[in-house]
Amino acid sequence: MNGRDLVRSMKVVGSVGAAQGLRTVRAAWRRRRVDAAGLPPRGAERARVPGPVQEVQPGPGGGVIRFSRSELCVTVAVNGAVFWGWDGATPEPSYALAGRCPEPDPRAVLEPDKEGGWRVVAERVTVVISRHGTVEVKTPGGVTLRRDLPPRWWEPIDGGAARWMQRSEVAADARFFGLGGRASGPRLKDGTYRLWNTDPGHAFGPGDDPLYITMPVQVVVADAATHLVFHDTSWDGTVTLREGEEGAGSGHDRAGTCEVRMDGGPLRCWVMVGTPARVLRAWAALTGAPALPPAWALGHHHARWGFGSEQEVRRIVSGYQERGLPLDAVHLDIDHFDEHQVFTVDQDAFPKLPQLAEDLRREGVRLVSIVDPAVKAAPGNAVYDSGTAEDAFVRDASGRPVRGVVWPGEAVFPDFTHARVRKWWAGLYEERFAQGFSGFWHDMNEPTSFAAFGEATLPRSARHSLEGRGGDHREAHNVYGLCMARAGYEGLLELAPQERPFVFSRSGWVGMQRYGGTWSGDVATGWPGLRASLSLVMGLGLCGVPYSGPDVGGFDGSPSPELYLRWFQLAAHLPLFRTHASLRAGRREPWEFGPEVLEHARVALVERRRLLPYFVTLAHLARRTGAPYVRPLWWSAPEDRTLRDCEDAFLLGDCLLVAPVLGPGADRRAVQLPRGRWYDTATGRAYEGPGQVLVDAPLSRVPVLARSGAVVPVRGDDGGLELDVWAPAPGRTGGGLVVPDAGDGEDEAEIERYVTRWEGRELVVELEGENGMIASPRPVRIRGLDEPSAQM
Ligand code: NBV
Repeated sequence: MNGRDLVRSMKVVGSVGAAQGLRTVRAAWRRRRVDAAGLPPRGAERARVPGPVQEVQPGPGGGVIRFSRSELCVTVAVNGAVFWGWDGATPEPSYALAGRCPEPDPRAVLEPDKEGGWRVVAERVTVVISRHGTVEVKTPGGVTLRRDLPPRWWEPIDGGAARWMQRSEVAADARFFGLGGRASGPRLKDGTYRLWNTDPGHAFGPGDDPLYITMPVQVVVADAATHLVFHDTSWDGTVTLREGEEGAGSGHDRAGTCEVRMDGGPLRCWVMVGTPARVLRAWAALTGAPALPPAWALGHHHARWGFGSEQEVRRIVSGYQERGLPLDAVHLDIDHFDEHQVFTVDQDAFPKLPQLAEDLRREGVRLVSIVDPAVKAAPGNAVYDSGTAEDAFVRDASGRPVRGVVWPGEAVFPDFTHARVRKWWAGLYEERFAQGFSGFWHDMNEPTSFAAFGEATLPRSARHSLEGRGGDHREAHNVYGLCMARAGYEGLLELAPQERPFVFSRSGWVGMQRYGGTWSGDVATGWPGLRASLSLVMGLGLCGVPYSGPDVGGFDGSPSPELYLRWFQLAAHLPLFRTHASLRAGRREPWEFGPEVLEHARVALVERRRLLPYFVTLAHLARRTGAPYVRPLWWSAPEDRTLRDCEDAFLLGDCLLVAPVLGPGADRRAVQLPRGRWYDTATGRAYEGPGQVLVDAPLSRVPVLARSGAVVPVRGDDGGLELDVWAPAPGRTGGGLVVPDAGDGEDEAEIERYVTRWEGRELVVELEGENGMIASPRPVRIRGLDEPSAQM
């Protein structure tokens, strides 16, 4: 134990109490011992590069190219996605893929290229392989989007996993996004980003990295095209990014670079090229459509660690009701468990939980339960006993169950990488349903196990099933939360097939959107935390996980009324809109910050409820197209370089541009507009993009601009669906999609396609019908007419 470890262990003891603190010291030693025995230190290694090309073997969609010391399999799929794998790596098995791999494109053939290289020419992409193994991805017009230099492996001489490294170049103008949930983005600045899901152990801000969800997924936006690259390996690794530089017409551009280093696992890669929308569509086709949340999950949620009792929950709910504030869900944290044991209830504090749930449900408020993976290792604890009988818990290399320490004390961890264990776990949600819960909040599933020193997770040598293939925690760690989400989701589907499962999970990996969403985790209270919140939501959306949101007000401490309000206003425009805070933090109810904040928070809540049909539509569109609800401004204009650098505003679907206030003392803010006409939805004033404009941002609201021509489905005063139609610019047309949805169940609702156009001086709003266009059957409110003229 070094000095830093000692300080950390003292802190841990301070925050969790002496007995638990001592457990964490013991657990850290245990973890070290287990790894020393189960994971011998790396010995001598041999370095390897592919060497020169020897022969090629064409196959469907591409082929295999043999080099003297490796081989490369390249395939272009029908949807234009490119796969390549070195050393015999194939797309499967993979935790990321949604099902069957896309079919190879029969028209894409491997043919000789200049200087002894080879190429595959497909409709949307060309892949060129040099005779030493450089792989270039080009647009059909021949512009290079990405050049991956020959990889390098380091193989232990006495066997075991090979480390590898791959260096790539991208265009000088390219910008990087993604890598899962990063607090310092969404544009990823130069630096090294680790790929290892991590509970930072404290409330985090933009400087903390990595966090709970890391993904080897980069979205690279450049003049020539956008591309997504995914290194399908769940092992620990790093990605080092360096943006390029343009030589200001001198012709001496410096390319952007990216270096991926992995501790093991296959070297295989997927690349998708096109517009951002096309890329995300291909990504969702590969890794799975995002689960559709029930409509209530798109409303407002209130949570707190430490409600402490049924009375307190009722008091909070009445607080909302008495003040006429919309509320859709209340979340119960670990304090409602019996001594922190998952799937139990503290009967003293919550003696009639099913009754409480029923009462709330009658009032339109759902109950959501936290679910932690760690199971208290105590005979007599029913979950422990049934899990032991099921042989469900992770074991070490010598076959003993791995013991860690989490909230209930000494704990064991289900091996969610085993189908049988997932099934067992799935059945446990029956108890939650019996208590009246409707949704589930997975926490601590990085997985976190407290440790006074060393890493706060399971030993790297811990054994996992990995779907029967067998392996250790080095490979299973990053997919642990993903597999837990799968267990929960599949359990809910089976237990309540008529309802859409609602699961959101702190940790996860590529493909987690198939089972639900996520949230920020313990974001620090403060203006930097507010910024980090937006960064996380945007970055995750670009990695295919569209449903997320922060703890409004931050997890720890007490936000100033202004900070709380600005956070509230931001989150009212994010998919998950939830107030939440720690046991020791200050209050988070909207009425706790004075009458002015309460009134402004009310406006945000009412507006969120009015926008619910729009959120529901966005959820359906995310499911069908992979497009996140929250998109960076460059989404529909990636060629606009200024937008690539804009991190303080976002598009909410196609129609709205939200410009949150992310700093104190503002009453106006600059907004970078994409091309086209935009209306300030509060004043109706029109602005012409592209360009920067100054927009009012009084404490009462954050700027929200509507794209001219947009059709926004909203909830009318009678609860019915109405359309806000923002006038197209003269001579232009507009339109939009609406997915009317009953709110729950898996029935696929029909998409309604609206078109807006001028007919002389009259604006016509029509719906596409089977036999042509018909007048909108839904009430329409035309907006943006007779408003102050366009300004810059
Ligand atoms: O369960 C308690 C908290 C929870 O409130 C929070 O949202 C999670 O991110 N949980 C972390 C564990 C304790 C963190 C100190």
